[in-house]
Formats: sequence, structure tokens, C-alpha cells
Amino acid sequence: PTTIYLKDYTPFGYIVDSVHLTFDLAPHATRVKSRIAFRPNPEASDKTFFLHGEELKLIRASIDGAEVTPDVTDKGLTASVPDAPFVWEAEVEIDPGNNTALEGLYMSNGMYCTQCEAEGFRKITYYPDRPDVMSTFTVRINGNLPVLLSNGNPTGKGKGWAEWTDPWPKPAYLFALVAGDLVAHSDGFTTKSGRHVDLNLWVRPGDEGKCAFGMEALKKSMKWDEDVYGREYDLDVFNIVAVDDFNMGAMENKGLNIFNSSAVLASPETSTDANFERIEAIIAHEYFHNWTGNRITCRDWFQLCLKEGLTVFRDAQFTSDMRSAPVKRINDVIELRARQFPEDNGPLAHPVRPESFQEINNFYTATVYEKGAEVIGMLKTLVGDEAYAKALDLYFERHDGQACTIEDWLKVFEDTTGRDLSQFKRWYSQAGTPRVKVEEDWADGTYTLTLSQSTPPTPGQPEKLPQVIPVAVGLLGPNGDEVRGTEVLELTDARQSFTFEGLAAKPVPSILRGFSAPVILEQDSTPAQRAFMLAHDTDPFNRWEAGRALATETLLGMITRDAAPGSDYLDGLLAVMRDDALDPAYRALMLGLPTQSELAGMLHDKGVTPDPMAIWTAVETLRQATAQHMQDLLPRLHSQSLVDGPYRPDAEQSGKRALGSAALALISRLDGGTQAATEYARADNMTLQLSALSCLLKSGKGEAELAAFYEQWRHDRLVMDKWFGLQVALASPDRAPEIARRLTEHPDFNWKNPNRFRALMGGLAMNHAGFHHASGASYELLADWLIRLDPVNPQTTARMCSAFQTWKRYDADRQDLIRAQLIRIAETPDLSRDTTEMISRILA
Ligand code: BAL
Ligand code: ZN
Repeated sequence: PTTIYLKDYTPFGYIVDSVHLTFDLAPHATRVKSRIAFRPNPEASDKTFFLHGEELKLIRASIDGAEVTPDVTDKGLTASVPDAPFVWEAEVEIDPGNNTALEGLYMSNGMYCTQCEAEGFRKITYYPDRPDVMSTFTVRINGNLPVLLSNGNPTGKGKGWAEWTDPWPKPAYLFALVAGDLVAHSDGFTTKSGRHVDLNLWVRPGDEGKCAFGMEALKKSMKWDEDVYGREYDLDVFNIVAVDDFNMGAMENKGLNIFNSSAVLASPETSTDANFERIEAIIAHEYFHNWTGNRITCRDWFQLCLKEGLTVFRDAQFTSDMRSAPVKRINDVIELRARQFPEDNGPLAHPVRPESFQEINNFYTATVYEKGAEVIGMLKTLVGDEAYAKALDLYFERHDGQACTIEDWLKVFEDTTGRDLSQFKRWYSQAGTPRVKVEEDWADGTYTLTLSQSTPPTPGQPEKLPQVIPVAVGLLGPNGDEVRGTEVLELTDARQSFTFEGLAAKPVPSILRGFSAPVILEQDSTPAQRAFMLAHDTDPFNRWEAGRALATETLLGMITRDAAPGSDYLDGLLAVMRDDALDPAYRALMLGLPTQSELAGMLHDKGVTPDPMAIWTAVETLRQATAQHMQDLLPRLHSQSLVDGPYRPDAEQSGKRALGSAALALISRLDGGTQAATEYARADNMTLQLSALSCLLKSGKGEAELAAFYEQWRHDRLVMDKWFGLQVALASPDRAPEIARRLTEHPDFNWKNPNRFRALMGGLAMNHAGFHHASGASYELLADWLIRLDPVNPQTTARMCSAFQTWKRYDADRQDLIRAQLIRIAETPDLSRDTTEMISRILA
């Protein structure tokens, strides 16, 4: 496969002034006619006329009305063209009915739909399929289906046809088309300048009852973007379509967002509180892309973080405003540590702005998205809220309608603040998670904090330079009072000291408040100091972090030294749990533990080979000890989930249910699942039903409930995904590979559906000790299925390969077992480019 480099960027030789497309839909022989106005690009020296095109049958092509015969390969075509404006016309035939890769135009349950980001448009027609080529589009769809949709505004309609015109120039990756038997949940929104926008959420008949929440989330997002960023919507209509077969969560196509049905359909009976929150965030994310992504797009795919990091940052701000800011921040850090840190510290490490790729689909990663958002958060912290707002105004004003780079993005901040951001830019170019080590000194009323930073080598980057790290610090006095409020220290050198004068007594530092930078803090604190912070820190993030650190240290002691569960942790936790003044959602988070995979990573960092069963045993033992220690309090905590009034998926009610469910999990350890069985029987929403079922499965029970759940929900695709995932994720380690294998034989295991495949195989990968079963059975099962899925859907296969990314942490026997599976996958004939790249990076 060819490697593409950022440094090789050159502009396309031609500008596109307009695109007209006509689709004659047929499941196995859709005809696509294109009429595209090109003119030479004065800024480009290379005038090769190359149009991308894959899996297309070219019927005819012409330039200015004269038939031409281009040179066609499996990647595209070249033709000789005039050195003046000209009109290119082509007709191609495609086969959406056999498009199982779900890129380009494909079919899902009889409905036509598209996914063009990143490079799917080239499977629809010949085109310069690159994000810096922007044009207006007019699309006519001919098809005997009730609903025919494309981007922009409707400009014509008749029996069996519809025409759409998108007046805003866009790259081809934002093109979309949907055609099918769909029903709309409709509403409207009036923008701040008084324009009316029709809003529609299109679903398959039968799903109408699952639209109301998504629609409310959309209206809230539109209002929030006006209020907070001054961004108004710019078309007469905003359409969202729910699709069952979809590789990603959702896609921000201009005026026609296409959603994985799991990311938009919701009802209290079928969706958990976590599902509702995720849906609200994804609706917001895709809507916010209208400005950060669509109106201002990326010059090339190396700049993906320009739109994704910023849009994730914006959706996190939105969720913080709609719900609880501390809870959102803690959840985001939990996710970052679970998904991005392993990537940044393993063979798949890459900078937030990668410098090369073979298959861009492999770079829709936690690093580009989540670390990309962290980088924006740091920038905001460094320049301050006011300068951030000014810089964003300048960004929208200066770059509207353009395809931009990270350099353009940073320049608006430099121009707004006068700050030199050249060192800050290293966050975009250096991979790896920086370590920040803390040393303290105290003399004569002066407290000195010395911070040192280092970043371990990552593939292709043996040496790292110091980065600008905003470290938010507060100081507590010996009695727990805050003696210095939060202040942001700018760590720019490899080692740097900061002094605080005029203090009466040696303070206790609260460092990296709010998780002000995506780094690993190395601070030697005693359990007593952690417990002190857990009791007194005024920063909600660091208070939670103190509890998390206590839990982690206790677990590491249990694993490596056979230590007993620490009383600092158990007592400190009990005190927090008793404090009814604390938000239930926050207390539920306090009850959480680091994942077993995270613990394995920490052991590996300390030079200890992780034993998955020892980690599993330690977690089980600590959970049991926690249940016993909090025994008297648990019924009161559990009663939180019995909220007043009808079900609402808002922060208040879901926080209570989260705490109640966490308490039920501990109660089940003491009563063997008796109460969970009662709760299961009376649950009237999916959150409580699933939490009770989880408790039963964890207790080694729940066979009857699992069967009843299946009968109750077998008609509902999204609930069945939960049924598949839960059994595997919660299986005891010794049974996990067998349970997973058995489920692959279940008639409802529709493995070509990405949601179902991910539910089962993702559930297995999440079951740390089960996945790392000493027999290697789980490795083999996953590899079997990756090999089977690859020719059908390379994108989903390649993503799932990351389950193996941490393989070098483990013992020699497990490494041998995993290596054998990786080699088996790599040697599969005709393996896709996507999977080939992932496996070769993981093996390197
Ligand atoms: N652009 C791909 C899906 C998303 O990040 O919104
Ligand atoms: Zn996005």
C-alpha cells in the first residue's frame, strides 16, 4: 500500500465551480450522471486532471460535449483537458445493493443511504475527492420511493423524483443522499435573526416513538451554538436520518446528517440514561460541525483534528452546560485514559495531526478526537475565556468558506493575543502522553513546586521536546482550608520551579485541577495525603482524582504485594458516600474503579508484567471489601434510584439512578443477587432493567432473566445489541471465550451489521481477563471473525484490530499467542488496505 505524507500536499490543478448530479436509483444498477464545471487553478502548478473513482463502471464521459476516452485504473481516471474553463460530464453505474463496506452509496434495510467521509464519494462518481475542492451541488434523484433527500434546500419535487440544491460550497465528503420508505418526526426552529428552519428526523416506520428526545437535543444545540458561539444555521431545512447499518456514530453531511440509529433513537423503555446522554452529545456534535467542519473545513485529511478536536471540545462544553460540568469532565477523563492513553502509549501512537497514513479511515482515533479536544481546552486555559471567544470570532470571520490547516487555526490565536504559539504547536506534532513529575520544597514560608516533564518515545519519534503544559494548581492548608485558589502554572521547560510566598504552614498542593492537561502526573503522595485531598479538595475533579488514586494504589498493592484493601480508601470513600450534599452522579463516579486494562498498563509502566487473572481477583476482592465496609449505607444509596415522577433522562434523575445502580451492584455481592432479581422484575425503564440484569449476571445468576429479556426485546435491534454485549462483557473470565463463541452461532448474530459485530466482539475485548484467557481462545475467536469480516467491511474490521494494541504488555506465552493471530490475519490473502495497515503497525 502507498503511504501519503502531509509534507507532499499540493493543491488540485482545477477549481470546481458547480456540480450537477442525477441519480437513477436501482438496487444493483444505479446510474449516476455528473456535470461538473472546472477551470484551471492559478495557484496550482501540477495540472494533471485526475479524478478519483473506485468500483465504478464508466458508461461514457465527455468534455464540453465531446465524447472522451479517459485512462481508467482501479483508483480513478486521467484525461487531457483544455487550459480554460470546461464542463466535464460522465455517467457511471454502481451497485449499492452489494456495497457491504458501507462507504459510498449503499443499502440498509431497503433504504438507500451514503457515507462519504473520508473517501467514499469516489465510489459514487469520478470526482476530485479531496476536502480542499469545494463546490455548490445540485442533485436530482429519480426513484420510486416515498422519501428522496439530499443536501441543502428542496428545489423541486414530483412523482418519483426530487431535486435539492446546496448553495454552500462544500467538499464531496459532505455529500449525502437518502431514499426510502421513511417517516418524519417534524418540528421547527427560528434562528436568532428570525429565519424559520424545518427540522425533520427521518426513521423507519415503527421507530416514530423514539424521536422526541433527539429532536429536543437538536433544538437545544441550535440555540446553544447561537448563544455561546454566535453561530446561526444557514439553510431552510435540517434533516436527520436514522440508519441501522452504519460504520460510525453519525455524519455531519451538510443539511442532511446521517446517524447510526443507536446514536439517535431513544425511548425510556429501550435506552439507558447513558444512551440518552450520548445521543444528546452526538446530535450536538454533528450539528456543531455545520460551522466547525462544514462552513470551515479541512485542507487535507491530516488536518482532521481541526474540525474533530474543536467539535468534540464544543460538544463537551454543551454537555457541561446542559448537565453537570464536573461530572462531564470526570467522564471525559475516564474515557481519555481508557481509550486514548493506550493508543498514545502503544504501537498505534500518532500525533494529533498525523504526518502520514495509508488509510485515512484508520485515523478517526481517540487521539485525533479526544486528545485533539484536550489541546483546544489547554489553548483556552492558556489564553483565557475572553481571548478564546475573540479568536473564535476571528476564525469564523477570516476562514468562512475555506479549507484550512492547523497553522490557520493557531494564527487566529496569535493574532488575537500576540502570543507566540510555536511551542504550543508541538501538541499537534508530538505523539505520546507527557509525564509530569512533582517535587516539593518548603522553607521560611516559601513553598516551591518543581515540575519536570518528559514524553516517552513513540513510533518514529525517539526524542521529544518540552511542550507548554498548563498546570492548574491550588494550595490547601493543614486544616483543609484553601490557602491559594486555582492558578495556572505554565510549564514550558523540561524542569521548572514555581514559588508561593507568605504561607503560614507547609501547604498540600492540589495539582492539575480540572485535569488541565492530558498528561500523567507522577506525584509521591502517601495514602493519608490522598485521603486528606479526598476529604477537602475544593476542586471537584481533583477530589474525585484523589479517590481514584487511592483506589488505584490499593489495587496495585493487592496485586503486587498481596496487600489487604487499604483502609484509607475504604474509610475515605465511606465518608464521601455518606455526604448527601454531594451530587449523586458525582458519588456514583467516586464508586468507580480504574479499568482492569488501565491497571495492566500501570503495572507494565512500573516494569511488572500484568497477570490478567491477578488483576481481576484484586478488583473482585476490593469490590467485596467495599460492599462489606459500606453495608449499612447501601440500602439508603440504592433508594436514590426510586425517583419521584415520570422517567426523565436528565442529569438529576440519571445521577440518582447511577448511584442507586452502583449500590445495587454492591448489595448483590452481599445477598447473591436476591434484591437484583426483585429490581429486575419491577424495572420500568431500560436503565434499571439493565442494571439489575448486570448484577444478576455478575452474581453468576440471571439465566431466566436473560431468556425473558430476549423474548421481551427480540424485535428491537438496539436492545438486542445490549443483550449480546452484556453477556460477553460480564461473563466470568473462564467462561467468556465460550460464551462469546456460542453467541456467534446465535441466529440473531447478524455479523454484517457493525453495531451487532461491535456489541459482541467489543464486549469480549472489554472483558479484560476473559479476552486474555490463558488458552488464547478469545484471541483466536476475534481473529477468526476479523478475517471473516474484512472482505465485507474493512473499516469496521480495522477499527476492531485495536483490541490487540496492548499485546506487548503481557507475558511471553500470551504474546506468542497474540502474535500468531496477528500473523494469521496479516497473511490472509487479499487483506484490505485498512486492516493491513493496522496489523502491520500493531506488529511493528
Ligand atoms: N466526521 C465523522 C463523524 C463525526 O466526527 O462527526
Ligand atoms: Zn465529528
